[in-house]
Amino acid sequence: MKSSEQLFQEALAMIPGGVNSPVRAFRSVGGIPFFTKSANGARLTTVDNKQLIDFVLTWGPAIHGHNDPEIRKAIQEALEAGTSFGTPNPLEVEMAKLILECVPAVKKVRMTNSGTEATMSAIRLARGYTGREKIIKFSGCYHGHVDSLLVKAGSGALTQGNPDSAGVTKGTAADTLVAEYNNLPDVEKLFEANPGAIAGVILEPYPANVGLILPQKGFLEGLRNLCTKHGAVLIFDEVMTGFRLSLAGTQGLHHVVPDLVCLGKIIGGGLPVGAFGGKAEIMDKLAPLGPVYQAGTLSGNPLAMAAGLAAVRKLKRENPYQRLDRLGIKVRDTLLSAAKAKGIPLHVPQVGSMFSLFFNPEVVNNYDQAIASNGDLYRKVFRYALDHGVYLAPSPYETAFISTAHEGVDIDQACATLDLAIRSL
Ligand code: KE4
Repeated sequence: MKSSEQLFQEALAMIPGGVNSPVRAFRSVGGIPFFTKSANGARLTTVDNKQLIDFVLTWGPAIHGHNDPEIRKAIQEALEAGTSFGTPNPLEVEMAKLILECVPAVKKVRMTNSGTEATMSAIRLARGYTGREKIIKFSGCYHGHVDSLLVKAGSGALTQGNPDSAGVTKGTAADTLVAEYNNLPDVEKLFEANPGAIAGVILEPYPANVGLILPQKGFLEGLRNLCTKHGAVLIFDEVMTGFRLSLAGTQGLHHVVPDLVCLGKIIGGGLPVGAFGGKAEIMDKLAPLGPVYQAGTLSGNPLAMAAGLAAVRKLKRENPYQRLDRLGIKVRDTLLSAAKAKGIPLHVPQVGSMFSLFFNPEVVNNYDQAIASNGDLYRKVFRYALDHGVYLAPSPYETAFISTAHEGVDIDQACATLDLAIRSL
């Protein structure tokens, strides 16, 4: 089999940057990306026959670890009946039922093929429902590559240094207002300056595309009150956190109820998927019932539904969230104690099976503090870890994920390596 180096050279000649998604290109951590041959449990096997304990988990979906036997079996069974029908199929009804059962804010739901489609559709729906044009987002939040949300965006946009992407017209960007996360007065000012013009507020309730940032006390409640007061739609983008932090996503950790919720990743069990849902009176504005058009050839695809149903049903059955939180705390404490021993300022936000590393003496509460953190130290830790068999996100503006498959030998081995990675600084 060709090496990662050989494959990357070939890819570069045919695929922009050699990758089908920019953050995979290792541009912010240096070196060339490895190519994966297979994945099982907590580990990736590269084409160079290196084994890596994986904390990226295909950017979130693999909460049970890679190649989970129940998910694989569900896909194989669905495959016997064909791959796509272009008509309604029973699995879509089961998926809708499961999402409504698990996420209280969702009274009606529509499937899409990616998180980007979910957020793009949610903001169009908010505009169609309210008849207003402006949307508030938060600097550093990433909602996929939607034109109107690629403004001060996080994840790959920030990693590549273009949080305001080329190709997004001034007209489009003009309807996107940007506030600072954890800063309610900033949001109030935008509502006061744009009376009756704001269709919705979209945010990752726990931003995880600028590293991981946690909401300060009262912030989410304050957003809920402002949206209710001004008649704007409150949209929680839980593409990453949905089913990751609880069966109801972040909504299992606080009491704030959004008007719309965007989902993805875990509900596809590793196959292409997205979804958006919420209040019936809003969702019923969607075609074919209402005037807001939204569609997708492969939306509700039976293979993706089968994989997602298996993944979510396993979460319902096992309810692994406390186990995952214990693993997250173990990694967090390992990193913090090593940094303390070295006298290096390190902040490790962690919630459940999500954590990130900010080399920063302060607690990071917003975008400006996140980007002021020491990226060079992150890159050194990334490189040391990778050279010693542990794969962290190839950017400081991402979040690490842990799966139930990490429990036991893999988490112990990874913690030993991460401890040495910090001590090697
Ligand atoms: P997709 O279109 O990539 O399925 O989802 C977009 C999206 C929407 N909302 C949130 C909160 C997200 O995190 C994402 C995508 N996440 C990134 C990783 N931070 C995907 C990785 C990539 O871009 O390759």
